[in-house]
Amino acid sequence: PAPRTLLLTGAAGGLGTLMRELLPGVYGYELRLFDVNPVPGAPDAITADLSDTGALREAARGVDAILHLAGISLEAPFEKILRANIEGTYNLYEAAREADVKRVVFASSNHAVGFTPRPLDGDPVVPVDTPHRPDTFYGLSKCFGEDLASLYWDRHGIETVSVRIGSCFPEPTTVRMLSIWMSPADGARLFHAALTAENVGHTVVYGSSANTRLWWDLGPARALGYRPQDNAEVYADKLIAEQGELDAANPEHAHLGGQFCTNPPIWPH
Ligand code: NAI
Ligand code: 15L
Repeated sequence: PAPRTLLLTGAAGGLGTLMRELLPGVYGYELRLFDVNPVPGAPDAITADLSDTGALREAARGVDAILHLAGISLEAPFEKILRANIEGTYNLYEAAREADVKRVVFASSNHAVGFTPRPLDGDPVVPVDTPHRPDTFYGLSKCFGEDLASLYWDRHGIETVSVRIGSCFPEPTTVRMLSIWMSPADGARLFHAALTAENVGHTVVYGSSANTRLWWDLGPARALGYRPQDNAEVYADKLIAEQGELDAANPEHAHLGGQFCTNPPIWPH
């Protein structure tokens, strides 16, 4: 049966806030919320760190599936990434195993493959089985998460869809995002497909809208039943007028990971 109750980690974050609205509103999920920060307007949310294994185990008990968004979402010193993203994701999978939760959707990132050259005009799009080429410790933690998901499928029968999210924000704000933007509504469509598709084992997909300037293959996401409805191209005239076209000779524009390859934005905490 399709999952109804969902543990949403990272519920206080940007994506968590968008999904808290869309997943119950559009698809009828019942959410249990988890974040180290309080979730505004949600007194029942569990306020705990991913290092709190007791709280995580309690949070996972009785849910049908987990959407794992919690973690550091930019670059940070290795020790912080280790705790939140590497050990934190391990703790999450251990909680899933102990609570017998059989489906996880993991928020991976384009930065797991960020040093992959971005396709130029006429080049093929990047396939999902391109080798890991992390652009930061952050991206490295997403490579770890994908491999952890693979291990828990093979060893424990827990299925995961790892979604290498492009940029999921209300609107694209850079020319790079014309290629990798995922509208929040398409994000909810993709997460719903990832939660409900059958026999996914461990599947890796890219997460974006049906963008005209797409850099990667959306086929694996479509195979889950995902049908994107949005296209960042409607923002192209405005963004290109403001910022100009991408320049392949500029190292910041040369790889999927963009600025993460040259001057990564640092997690503020
Ligand atoms: P965000 O930084 O706004 O939210 C992350 C949330 O995780 C925060 O509310 C934070 O309090 C929580 N968190 C961090 N460390 C924690 C810990 N140790 N224990 C419990 N909670 C913790 O990030 P955003 O944009 O909402 O992203 C959500 C997820 O999706 C992240 O895993 C991020 O890496 C991934 N992602 C997001 C993309 C995007 O475009 N928004 C692109 C690619 C990946
Ligand atoms: C990510 O992985 C980040 O979490 C998000 O904040 C954006 O920077 C996004 O990648 C991106 O590449 O634009």
